[in-house]
Amino acid sequence: MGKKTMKALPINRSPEWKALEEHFLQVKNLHLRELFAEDPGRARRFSLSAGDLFLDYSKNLVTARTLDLLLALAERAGLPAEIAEMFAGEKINRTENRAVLHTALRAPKGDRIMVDGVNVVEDVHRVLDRMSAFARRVREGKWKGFGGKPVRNVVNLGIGGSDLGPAMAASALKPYSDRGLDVSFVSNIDGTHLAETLRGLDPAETLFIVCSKTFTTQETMTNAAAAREWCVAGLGDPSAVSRHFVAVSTNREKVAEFGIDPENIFEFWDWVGGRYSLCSAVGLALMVAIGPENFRRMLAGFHEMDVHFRSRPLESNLPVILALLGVWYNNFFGAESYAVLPYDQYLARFPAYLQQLDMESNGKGMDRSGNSVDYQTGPIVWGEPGTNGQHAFYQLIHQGTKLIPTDFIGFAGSHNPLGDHHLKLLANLVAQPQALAFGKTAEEIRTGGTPEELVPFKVFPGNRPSNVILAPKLTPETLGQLIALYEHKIFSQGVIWDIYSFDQWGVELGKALAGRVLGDLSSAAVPAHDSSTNALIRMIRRLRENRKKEGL
Ligand code: G6Q
Repeated sequence: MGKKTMKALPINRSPEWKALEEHFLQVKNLHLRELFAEDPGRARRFSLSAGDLFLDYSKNLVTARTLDLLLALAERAGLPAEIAEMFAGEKINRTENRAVLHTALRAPKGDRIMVDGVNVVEDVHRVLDRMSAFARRVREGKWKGFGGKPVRNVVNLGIGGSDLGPAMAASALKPYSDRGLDVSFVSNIDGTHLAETLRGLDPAETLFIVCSKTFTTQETMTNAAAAREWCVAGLGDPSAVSRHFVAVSTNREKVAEFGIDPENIFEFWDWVGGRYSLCSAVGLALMVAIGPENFRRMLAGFHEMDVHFRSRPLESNLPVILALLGVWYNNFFGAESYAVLPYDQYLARFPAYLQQLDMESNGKGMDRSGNSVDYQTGPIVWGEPGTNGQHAFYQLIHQGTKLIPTDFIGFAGSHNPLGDHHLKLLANLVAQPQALAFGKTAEEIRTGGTPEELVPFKVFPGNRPSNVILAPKLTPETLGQLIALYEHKIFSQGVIWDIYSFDQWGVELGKALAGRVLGDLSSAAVPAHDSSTNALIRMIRRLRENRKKEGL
C-alpha cells in the first residue's frame, strides 16, 4: 500500500484532545447571549474573508481559548504538512496508491505539478482547450448531428461523482447558461429517469455525454446502451452514434468498444477522485451549458480558494476554521449532523452535492493504520434552500433536543431582482441565525402577554451555533470558491480524524451483492442468501409473474 502515515498516538489520546475535553467541561454551559454581552468586538474578532467569501463564525459555541486549543489539535494532527503533501502530488490516497490533485485541475497554465515524472498541469490545459473547442462548436451550432441539424439538447449520462458536481453547478450557474440549449443529467438506473428526460426530444438534435471514469459503472452503462438504442432507432443508422455520443473517461478501450469515436473522448486521470472531478472533463456538460469563459471563471474561483488554503496560517484559514468548528461539535458536543442552508434557489442541489463530498470522504471507521477508531468521524450532512426549510424542519433546529450546527449561505445581490423578494430573503437569512443564537426567554415571552400555560412552549433556548457565509453575488468565481472551501474543510477534518478521505470502499459490497441478486431475479433457481433476502427475491418474482399474467 506504499508509505503510510503512522501517527504516534491516536488523536483522541493526544494531550491536545485531552485539553479540549477539559475545556469543553468549562464552556459547555456558556450561552451565546453572555459571550456576545461580554465582548462587543466578538463579531469582528470571529470573522474572516477569502476571495469573495465572508465568514461570520461568531455565533459558534467557542471562546478565543477554544480556537487556540482546536488550532493546536490541527498542528498535532500535522495538518500543515499534509496540506503541502496534497498540493505537491504525493500519493496520499494510499489505499488506492494515488495522488490527490483536484487542485491541479484549476492550476494556471505555466504551473508545474509532477506526478510520476509528468507535469500534469500541461495535460490539464490540453484537455481544457479541447473541451473549450468542443463546447464552442456545440454552442455555435457547428457540431452537426447525423442528419445535419445542430444540437439543441445535451444529456449527461453519469452517476455519483460523474453527475452530482456538473448537475449542481449547471443549476447554480443557470443565469450564465445558453437558454437555447437544454442540458440535462440522467443518473438513476431507474428507467424512468432516462425515459422522462428523453420524452419529446428529437434524436437528431440530441447529444449524449457518457461520463464515467471507469466506463464500467452499471447505471451509466445501462443508460448509455438504452440511449444508443433510442438514437439508432430514431435516426435509422448505427453510424449515427459517432455524431451523437461523446465520452468523458479514463478507459479508452471500453469507450471504443461502445462505439464512440476515440477523437471524441475527453480524458481525465486517476489522480482525480470522482467527487472531486467537477473541474476536469467531468464538467463538460456544464461547460457546454455556460460556455468555456464562464467555466474558466469558475476554475479561477476554485484556484483562489486553493491558494488561500495552501498559504494562509491556520488561524486565518477559512476551510481550516470551518473544519475545526465541525470537529468541536462532532467530537466534543456529540453533534451527529450539520445542516447546509443556502439562501439561493440556484443552489438547491448544493446540499446533495455536499452530502457526497463529505459523507463519502469522511464516512470511515478505520484510521490510517487500519484500526477501528473510537471517536466520531464524518457527520451527516443535510439541508434545503432557505426559506423552504424554515417552513419544514427548522422547528427541530430551534426547539428540538438535537444539536444541529448550521451553515447559512447567501448573496447580497440577486440574478432576478424581482420587487423586494431579495431583501426579504436576506432578512430571513440574517434573522434565523440570530434566533438560533439568542432565542427568546420566558421573561421576554411573558412581557408579550402570553398566557402562562403557553410560556414553556414558546421559549426558544437559543445557543444553537451557526456560520454565515456571504458573498456579493452567485457568480462562477464565487461558486468555485464555495466548493473549494468545503473540499478543503473536508480534507482538513479527514487529517484530524486520521482517516483516508479519498477512497470509498464502503460502496463496493452493495454493488457486488446487487450483481448476485440480479442473477437470482432473472432466473428461477432457488436463491441461496439469508432468509430475508430469499423471501424478498421470491416475492418480487411472484409479483412480476402475476403482473405478466394480468397482462400489465
Ligand atoms: C466518487 C465515487 C463515485 C463515482 C461513481 C461513478 O468519488 O468514486 O461516486 O464517481 O461511482 O463512477 P464512474 O465515473 O467510474 O462511472
